[in-house]
Amino acid sequence: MPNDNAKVFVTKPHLPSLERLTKILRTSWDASQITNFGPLHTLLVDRLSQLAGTEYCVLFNNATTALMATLATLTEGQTGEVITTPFTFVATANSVVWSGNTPIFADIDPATGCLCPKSAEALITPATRAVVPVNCYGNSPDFKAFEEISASHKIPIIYDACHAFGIEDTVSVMQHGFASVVSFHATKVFNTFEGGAVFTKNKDLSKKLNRFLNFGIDATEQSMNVIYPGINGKMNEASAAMGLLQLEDFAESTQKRESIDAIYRKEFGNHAGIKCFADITHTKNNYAYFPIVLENSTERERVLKRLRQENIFARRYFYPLVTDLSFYRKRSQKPAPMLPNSEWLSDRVLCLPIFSDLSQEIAKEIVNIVAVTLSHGYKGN
Ligand code: T4K
Repeated sequence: MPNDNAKVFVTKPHLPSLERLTKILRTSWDASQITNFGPLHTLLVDRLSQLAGTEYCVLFNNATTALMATLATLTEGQTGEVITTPFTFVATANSVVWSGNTPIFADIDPATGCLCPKSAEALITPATRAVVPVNCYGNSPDFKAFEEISASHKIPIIYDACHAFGIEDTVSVMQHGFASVVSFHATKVFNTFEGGAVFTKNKDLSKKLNRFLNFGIDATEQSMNVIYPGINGKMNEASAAMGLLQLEDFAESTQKRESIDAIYRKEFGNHAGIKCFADITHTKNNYAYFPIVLENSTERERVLKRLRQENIFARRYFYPLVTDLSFYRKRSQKPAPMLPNSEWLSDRVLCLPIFSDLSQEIAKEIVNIVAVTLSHGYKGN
């Protein structure tokens, strides 16, 4: 069991050695260019767009800015409503608000934690400007159903794919929708300290985003102009350097997380009182999260508390629902949306620690603590 100095958190960033980081940064140092589209930034854009097969990859300083910029760019001059999920990190809804649009919350599919297409489609009105499903825990939203909704209602689908870096369903999942936005935050399986990216096949969107993240500046050798107020959303060279190293290590770190996933799945896959998610549509997974769904919130709190007593910090991603946070509760659509599946999952889900440095021994210990806590014999508090 971990001692006091060895707290086990839900995640831990994969960190390449400082020597490797300094070595790769030499390129930017030699060019005296540390931000504003330097040499490592250019290299990372090329590598990532190739990997995703999307043609365009626009790097940002974080995914919240990237989502906001994508929605602001799409709805510029005609803002309205954006349909999304309440079962997500608050950044999804915040980015809708900052883009000048109003979030409208639809329910989820409890089998994946992702936005339910039928629930979303029922909320489409003439004011709807976009739909933003989240690839929750890396699980896939029903891509086909959302594609059909997009075609029949002429509404773009922007995936908040913040959890989905590296996932493939024969091809990269970044290829779905009008755009997919990924987070490269320290807590993600691929990190650039802070960072994010928009993947798209749409040339016009990528052009507008590149302008938007650079204050809206449209410059040539001869002239400089700004036609809308952009933001500073640029990724710097240190972050790009980190990204290039993470790419080198990604296969190995994914393999390590896969072995932790296997330990959890072996025990919990057939455990009465626990449900695991399994995305059968994936041909390649990233093993970023290991959520378990317990029978009710009392059981979830009992497990959470018991793990904490052992210095293990599982997390209730995502509780509370976004619609239960003060800002959104006050502004939620009227009449209040019925979100039974979101409420059900939010009350029961618990994400267990999973990261490349997590030892198999600690993973087995976690399995043991959860199993004993849930067993009738355990009466601890
Ligand atoms: N959309 C979705 C669906 C998202 O999940 C997120 C972010 C976004 C959009 C926005 O993406 P970004 O704008 O962030 O690129 C964390 C992250 O801060 C957040 O990025 C992430 N989702 C969310 C799911 O998780 P917290 O409040 O749980 O972070 P924190 O600081 O408690 O970190 C969790 C654990 O990770 C800590 O207990 C310890 C460990 N940790 C964390 C950091 C930062 C480390 O070991 N080292 C570190 O440097 O939100």
